[in-house]
Amino acid sequence: QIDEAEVMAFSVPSYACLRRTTLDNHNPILTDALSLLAENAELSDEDGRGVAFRRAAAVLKALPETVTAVTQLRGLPCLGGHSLRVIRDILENGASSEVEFTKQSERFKALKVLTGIFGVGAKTAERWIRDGIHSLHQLQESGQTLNRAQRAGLEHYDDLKQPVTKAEADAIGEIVEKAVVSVLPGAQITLIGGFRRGKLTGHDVDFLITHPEEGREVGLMPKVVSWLESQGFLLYQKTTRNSYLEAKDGPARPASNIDRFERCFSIFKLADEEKRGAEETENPPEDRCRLAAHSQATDEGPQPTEAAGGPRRWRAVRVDLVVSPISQFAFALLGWTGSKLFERELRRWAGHEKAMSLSSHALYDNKQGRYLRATSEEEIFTHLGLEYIPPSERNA
Ligand code: 8DG
Ligand code: MN
Ligand code: MN
Repeated sequence: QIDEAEVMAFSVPSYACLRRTTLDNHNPILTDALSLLAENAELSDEDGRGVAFRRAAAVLKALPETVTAVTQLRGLPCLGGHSLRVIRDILENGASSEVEFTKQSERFKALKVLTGIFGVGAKTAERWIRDGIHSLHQLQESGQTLNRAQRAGLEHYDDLKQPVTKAEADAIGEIVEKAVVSVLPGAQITLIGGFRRGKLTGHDVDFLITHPEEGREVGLMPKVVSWLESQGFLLYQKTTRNSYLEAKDGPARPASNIDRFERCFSIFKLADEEKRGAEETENPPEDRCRLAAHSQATDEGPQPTEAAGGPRRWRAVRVDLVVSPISQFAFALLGWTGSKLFERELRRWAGHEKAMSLSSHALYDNKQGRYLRATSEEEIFTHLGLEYIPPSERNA
């Protein structure tokens, strides 16, 4: 007799924004494999294939149990022939030959290392690889001209590779809060990105800044950045101005995910915990973590130089700051909380199923020919005819 659970097929809606995806993934081996193929496709300028693999991985992330047989996947959306082949390979042979081949390939390894440098995208990495550059060492020897972001990225490579913890995110939050309130009392900051979704680590920390009085936020970013700089908190920053004008380019470029808020890409200098913890001890414990981390460092990375005074007591952390007017706050909050796939699916749902255009600034109803206002994420979900999904269940 066949165990009923074994033939039971799962049922999952095809839009990720119709599903609840927590961080409790029951199929990490399968989703890691598909995510790796997605990443390889994205790094190879094959965005269509990348999205297909991301969607397939996201469907598996939403399953309530570990998949043990391909028959359980019957009827599930977003699983194309290619993804199913990869899944079958893993379930039946313990590994996917395509994934293993990709992981080992010199090209993929080089793309990973080079795009792992802050400020380096797939295009630049591709060009360097064509010039025979596959490692950080080769890059440094090559005499390639690097822009300011890339120089900072290379200089802080080891630090930026280390995942940011929630404790570090909170410490940065306190600094940003202090900066924001010093230059504009009453301004508010909100943790966005992966940490808002409940992730315990991230590749950066993302904050959204606003002020309850419309217009008071104008010009805020340069002031915040100056404050942070004067206090020695910034190792790098690049600020871009707000260029969004509703009347002018509102519905014109509706579904664009390139938004036009005042933004700042930065690298923070964050003091080590014992230093942040301040007065509690005069003789902070030895810098074990940092020494341990360095002993594992590869020989290709630039070694952080330690001043004559001993080991350094800080690390570099990537931080993204976004300023939004209060009238757009709910859209910005929804648009910057992620995950990236969840956002993409929300916009696809809006466009294809509701004839609406969703961005991080606004929601436009194409049939009514007008913007739909919202002061909370819940209202936006309602406009879109969707059940509200809280941030912790947007981990598609
Ligand atoms: P991680 O840092 O922990 O790795 O994950 P994350 O926090 O989810 O990723 P992220 O790369 O920091 O991105 C956070 C969110 O911000 C995500 O939903 C995508 C979104 N986002 C960008 N760039 C832009 C942009 O230019 N416009 C808009 N609207 N959203 C963006 O990363
Ligand atoms: Mn992030
Ligand atoms: Mn970010």
